[in-house]
Amino acid sequence: MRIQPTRLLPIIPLAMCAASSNAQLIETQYDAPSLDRWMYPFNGSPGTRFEMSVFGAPLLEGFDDHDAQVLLGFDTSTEFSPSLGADQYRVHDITVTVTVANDSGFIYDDSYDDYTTYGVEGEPNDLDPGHPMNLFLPGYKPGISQSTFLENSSFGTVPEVAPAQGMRNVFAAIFDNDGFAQNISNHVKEEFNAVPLAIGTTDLVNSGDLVPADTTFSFTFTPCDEGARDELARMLDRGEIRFIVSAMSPASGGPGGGEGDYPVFYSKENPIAQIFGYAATLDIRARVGSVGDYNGDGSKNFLDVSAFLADFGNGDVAADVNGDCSFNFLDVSGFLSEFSSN
Ligand SMILES: [Ca+2]
Ligand SMILES: [Ca+2]
Ligand SMILES: [Ca+2]
Ligand SMILES: [Ca+2]
Repeated sequence: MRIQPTRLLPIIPLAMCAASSNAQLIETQYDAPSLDRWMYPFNGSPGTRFEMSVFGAPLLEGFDDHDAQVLLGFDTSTEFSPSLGADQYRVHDITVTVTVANDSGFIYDDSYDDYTTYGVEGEPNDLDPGHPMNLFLPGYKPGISQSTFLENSSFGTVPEVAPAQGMRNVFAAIFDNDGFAQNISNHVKEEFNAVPLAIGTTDLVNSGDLVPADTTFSFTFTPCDEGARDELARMLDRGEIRFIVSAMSPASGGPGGGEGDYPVFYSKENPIAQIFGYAATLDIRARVGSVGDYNGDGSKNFLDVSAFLADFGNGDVAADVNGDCSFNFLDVSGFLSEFSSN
């Protein structure tokens, strides 16, 4: 049905007003997290340690396979207006970095290790040396949430299997399309592949070589997966984006002590990190508000159509309107729908 011309008059100014207050494509960097927390059951100084390690205890009863994890949080509330509703945020590109504090302490592995390589069916049969660093989104136990779990909050509750298995309040998770966070901390024991959003990579070390201190690793990804994309949007709506870093490198000295073969990262509290910029960082490009005002100048006109079509033609993920990492008519119709709506 065609809209009568007389009805257009009150609609257009409303659309322009809404666009000018909200719609924009924002690209920004955070040089340090607002929260970093070593997520290990026997961490005696939660939130304030100078170093945070990640290691695994695959198939060890009483310990999560992803035994020591790191929780990172970045306060986005200044750059990305929060509380507009999760459907008002589209995350296009993310790069998280962490910098290694230990020297020659572990071997760089730049590819995913299948869960069977950890010895589920016998001896470990990992074909490439070392284990990769993984980036996940955090999930929370019932009764715990992003707003209630802070940098110094309690690690967990009564363990499912003593001394500490299954007790963490915050865990590395994979989100399904309904927003359910599956805890992947024991994916080797439970025999499934937990593929992370990204694996940590560096150009300064060859895969298979020992990693020198002060090497920075980058986790770069576009959230093609609907579950991850939606949770990232919900986190921008909450005003803070969080991640979990893990690695399945074994703690060879046994849990809680001894020399291990695993990565250790600088925390934001570390004085060296503060001087040299070794705290974790986040680069993010995301759209807030309607994609119809594509260039974010507060009005919808032919400039938005031409800017969208240029990005669409170039395969820029900013024009991937439905966020599924492919470019087709669904993105064009999605753009036109928001362009023509108020
Ligand atoms: Ca901290
Ligand atoms: Ca490996
Ligand atoms: Ca515009
Ligand atoms: Ca698409």
